[in-house]
Amino acid sequence: FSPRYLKDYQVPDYKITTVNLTIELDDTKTVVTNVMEVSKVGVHQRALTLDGEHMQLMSVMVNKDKLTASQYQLNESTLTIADLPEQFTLTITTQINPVANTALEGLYKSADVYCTQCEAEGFRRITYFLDRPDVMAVYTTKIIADKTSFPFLLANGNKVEQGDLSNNMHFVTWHDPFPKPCYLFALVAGDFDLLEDSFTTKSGRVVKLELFVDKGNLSRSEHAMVSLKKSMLWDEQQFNLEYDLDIYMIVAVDFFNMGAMENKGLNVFNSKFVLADDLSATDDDFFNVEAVIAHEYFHNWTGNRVTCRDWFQLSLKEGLTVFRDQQFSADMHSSTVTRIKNVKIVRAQQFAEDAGPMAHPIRPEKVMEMNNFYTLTVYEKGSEVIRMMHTILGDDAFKAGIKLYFERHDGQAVTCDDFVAAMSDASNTDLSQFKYWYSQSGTPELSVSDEYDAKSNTYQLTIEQNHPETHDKQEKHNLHIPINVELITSDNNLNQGGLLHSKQKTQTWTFENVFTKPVPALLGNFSAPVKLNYQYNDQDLNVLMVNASDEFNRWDAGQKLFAGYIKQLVNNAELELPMQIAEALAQVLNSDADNAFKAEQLVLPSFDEMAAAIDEVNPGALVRAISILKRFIAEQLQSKFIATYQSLCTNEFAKDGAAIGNRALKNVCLDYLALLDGANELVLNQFNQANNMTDQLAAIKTAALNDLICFEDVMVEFARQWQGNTLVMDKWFSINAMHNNENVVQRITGLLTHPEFSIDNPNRARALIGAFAFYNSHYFHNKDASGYKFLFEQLTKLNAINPQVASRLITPLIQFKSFDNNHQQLMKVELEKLSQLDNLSRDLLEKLTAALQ
Ligand code: B3K
Ligand code: ZN
Repeated sequence: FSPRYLKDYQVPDYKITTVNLTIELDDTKTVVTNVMEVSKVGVHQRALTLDGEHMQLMSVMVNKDKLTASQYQLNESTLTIADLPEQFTLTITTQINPVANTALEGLYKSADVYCTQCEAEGFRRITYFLDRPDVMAVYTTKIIADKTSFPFLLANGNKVEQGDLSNNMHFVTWHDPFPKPCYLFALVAGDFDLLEDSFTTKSGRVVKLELFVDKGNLSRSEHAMVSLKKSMLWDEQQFNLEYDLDIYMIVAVDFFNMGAMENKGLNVFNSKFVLADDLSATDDDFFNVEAVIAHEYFHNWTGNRVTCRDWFQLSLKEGLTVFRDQQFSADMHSSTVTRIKNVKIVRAQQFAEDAGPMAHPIRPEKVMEMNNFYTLTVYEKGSEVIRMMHTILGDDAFKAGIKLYFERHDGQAVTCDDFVAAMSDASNTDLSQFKYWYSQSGTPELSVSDEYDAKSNTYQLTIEQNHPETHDKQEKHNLHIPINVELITSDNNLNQGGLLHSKQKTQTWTFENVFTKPVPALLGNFSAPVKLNYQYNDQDLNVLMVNASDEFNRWDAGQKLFAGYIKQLVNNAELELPMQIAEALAQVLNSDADNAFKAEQLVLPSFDEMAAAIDEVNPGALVRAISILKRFIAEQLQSKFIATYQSLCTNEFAKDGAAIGNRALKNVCLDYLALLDGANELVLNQFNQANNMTDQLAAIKTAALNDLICFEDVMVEFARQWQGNTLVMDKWFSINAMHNNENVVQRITGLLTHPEFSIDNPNRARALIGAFAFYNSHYFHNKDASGYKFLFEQLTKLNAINPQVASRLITPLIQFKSFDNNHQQLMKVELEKLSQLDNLSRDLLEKLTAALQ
């Protein structure tokens, strides 16, 4: 297990131009015959070394000659063949065991479905290959399986042949004309219900759309289909990008390590991001299905048509595609609320990653296990970096850059430098300093000070960049940071501000004709992924909450006001809270903003957001601080919350933006009211009346978080109602894990043997174990270390079953540096124990090594 480095990149010695696969599916003995056209790149005598793991090699043929074992070298992870001609046909036969594949990489069985997951390096578990994204080939795939159990045999591209064979077997052959890296290969075999539709592209081509779901789930797949069509239209309208094959297929499976996968023409999805209906899905579920469908669809251009040269360039496709899906969601829904959701993730989770042992730039330089780098940094911060280019260049120049990028690189495997070059050339903008965003890890901090001169009517802003040391001890540069500034006055008649480009350690900007001292709204719309320090007083923030012209800035000012008091309450729980806080929120409730936005304005910063902003957090004190502030607000605004709550209760169920906003606001009111007398009755009543999952779930969650008397009863009733619906039962498992009660570890330990729980299924593992570790901040960090020990035990099991899932769930433990010394020591004990495991996976090893060094 040794790391690889970006600086060591070399072009491959061989290229593989066509791949002809024949796959005879069998539970334990699947046979894969792989016929490749291979040729040398340049003139050389070097051997060909192919990647391969977890398979049995049956035979190797070069042209017509079958090689004997002495003619190649085989070890755990490679097959090496020397003395090869310039160009040849290489035929390799391997045998694999899909049922034994619990890691869910390569070919595996999910319930009764065979499916594949090849990104990042899973294709090497199917056949020996140059498993790297810069080797692009045209694939033809013939699948053979039993006709009764597997009536649908799917692979990338277009169907070219099908037929029956003896013994009730049948075959289908697929051909994908677009050269692609092997990580985009996919195969699915199973029995499904099929939802069919079509989309006519703007040039008039009719594309068949097919969505495959488990039998009986057809009615839950419509939203995904509608979302797909919206995505296809949006990409044409916004970026002039049309779909290219004749068919686009999506398959939903129950066992999947992440959200979904953009395999060319054949997306494989976690069923969680396909299935949704009015009764069983929340408003957030509908939103997420649409966003993930869009994300994978957008990859067809940003990822598939133009792919990554090597895995260090992952953000080339992921940062860009996340930016595209975020823009899509912003266009489909409230753009402010969508932006707020994105920003919260960066501030809470990505900042924590930067502050932890796995800190890395959006283009990492060193990787041991590639699957460990599908991170918030590569994805979310990667998207922020693209967004900053969009902000600096403006929409038109940005789109010209995208156009140039495709003109130059369609069909190629390229680097982040290539992308930035296209952006820079198309817009005539110097992005050389900006490029440090790709190579520099960590969260920059801006210290802002200002001075107002009433005599000369000038206002000066001074901004200083700081780049705190990160775990990787990287040397830091000053960055090109776009800072959106709006100068606000209480009489609101100043229309000044704009985009400042901070490039040096310290810079000062002067504004003329400023006739009253303004309050600066800084970093509007979160124009850069940085932390900001400016001494606002409460009155300043109040001015911004009311007068900032941008809704995002108004929201952000409120968050700053809350965060300031939470920080003080951490150190002094007795602190007297001023009435202005409640008054500011009363104004919010009375305003004529839409309810979805009001709901966001009322939500306090989360534990994770606060933890990322405070040094040496005492988790108990932080949990308490947040709840003191919340109770204060609840008490002060009780009657307003009740009135608002009641005004939003309705027997009708609608799914338009207004109805979604109403539910959001209603449930925020419920969340506050849950701290006061009458909470139990209110929650029980909402649970009993609910005619949709958003309200039902909000009820049981409120009962759990506030440990209400009705908790046990509503949980029993919920489970009775939804047993057998695995996606809904995952919500139930999560709520159990979030129970704010000292017996929660006992509760979830018991649930490990619940008939609907299985640690082999990643969704289940994340729902129960993940929800506890990530969201039950109170009891995960319990002083007796019971939370840490519970996670240690589960990780020990998951390390052997599914290292990728284990590696995700270890996150809250390795980020121990955010916490006070007592907690750090307790967390480290569990990490040390894990590092002693004798079957430690590469995934966990990489993280533990970083954390414990
Ligand atoms: N590209 C995939 C993620 C693959 C993760 C491999 N461990 C999904 C996506 O980002 O669209
Ligand atoms: Zn992606």
